[in-house]
Amino acid sequence: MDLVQLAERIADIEARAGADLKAVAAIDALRGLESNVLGKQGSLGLLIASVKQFPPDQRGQVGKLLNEGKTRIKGLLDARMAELQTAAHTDNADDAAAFDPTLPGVAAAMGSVHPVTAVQWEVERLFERLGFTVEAGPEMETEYHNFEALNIPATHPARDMQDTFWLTNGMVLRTHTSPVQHRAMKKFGAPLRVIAPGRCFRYETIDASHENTFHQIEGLVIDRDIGLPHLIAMAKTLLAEVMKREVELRVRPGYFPFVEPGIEIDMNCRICGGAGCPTCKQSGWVEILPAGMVHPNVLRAGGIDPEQWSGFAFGLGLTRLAMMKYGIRDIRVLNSGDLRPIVAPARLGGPIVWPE
Ligand code: FA5
Repeated sequence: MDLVQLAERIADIEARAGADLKAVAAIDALRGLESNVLGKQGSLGLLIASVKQFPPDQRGQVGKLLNEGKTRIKGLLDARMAELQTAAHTDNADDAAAFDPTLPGVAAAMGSVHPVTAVQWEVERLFERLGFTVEAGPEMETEYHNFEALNIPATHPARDMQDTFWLTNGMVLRTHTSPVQHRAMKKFGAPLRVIAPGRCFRYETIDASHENTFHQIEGLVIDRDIGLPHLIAMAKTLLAEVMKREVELRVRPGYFPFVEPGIEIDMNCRICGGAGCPTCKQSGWVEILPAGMVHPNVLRAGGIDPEQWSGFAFGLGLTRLAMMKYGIRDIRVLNSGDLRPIVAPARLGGPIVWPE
């Protein structure tokens, strides 16, 4: 190659780079083109490396031609880079101008309150208005609190009424919230108005209305001259408030060692309207609020004189009440991790039966 041919090759590379530049629309592509031309392995880069092939007396001339070519091509590339950078900046500016801060934002995916929690809060507010204290008790209980303090000694057949999870440390997972009765009597003495919501555990066969983990709300009132009519009136008010309408109740005798007399308060099944369905075991009624007058032995164990004080207690089936309120026909869905919110449809009224 002589000097003339070299000049032609440089002009060729410059012309091709100029043509390629027109097709380049992105900064990254431009950088790629620069490397293909000016990089060590690029078309001009390789030509620069071949400078040693020329006789020493021509090398000055060769170097000059190559450097001038390189400067011109670099100039073309830089000019295009400036154009592309300006365009990118203007696009961003257009985006900023198009942004309307008054438009509603993109809604974030929100969680919702669990139906049992929602009803628990509602019941708590209701009882707080009536002057009750809200207490909590431990889920891992002593045998004494879960049974003995409630007039259920070790040999009592009533221990079999509730299938118990016994722990290796000799304690139990509480089978009901009733142990909080004893704790509250010891803590506050008489007179007393307390409710105690919480989780309970039973070694049960699970079906549409039985879970091994479910919620109750214990209620306890101790005062002078308290009787069953107070209890039944309170149950009516409570259930009507939560269901937002008059509720048909059925009261029948019930046996619990810690009350005397004991009653069972059932409510009309909202899933089937009383016609009978798997949720109410075809009876049309749901066991919701067993209760009774506190047994003298339980008052005594709590340090309260049964000659002076009387009281009633109840164990509201909170999970079942949530099912009735929201039309949930299978209890298993409540512990299933199903995240669909059901509060909104229920608020709109109408019998929703869920899950489909
Ligand atoms: C009791 O647990 C008594 N401690 C209630 C009580 C308290 C009576 C104070 C008298 C005085 P029972 O086992 O029936 O009672 O349970 C009470 C309520 O909890 C039931 O009516 C029902 O609504 C709910 N319940 C019981 N077992 C389950 C279960 N496996 N799954 C879901 N809810 C249940």
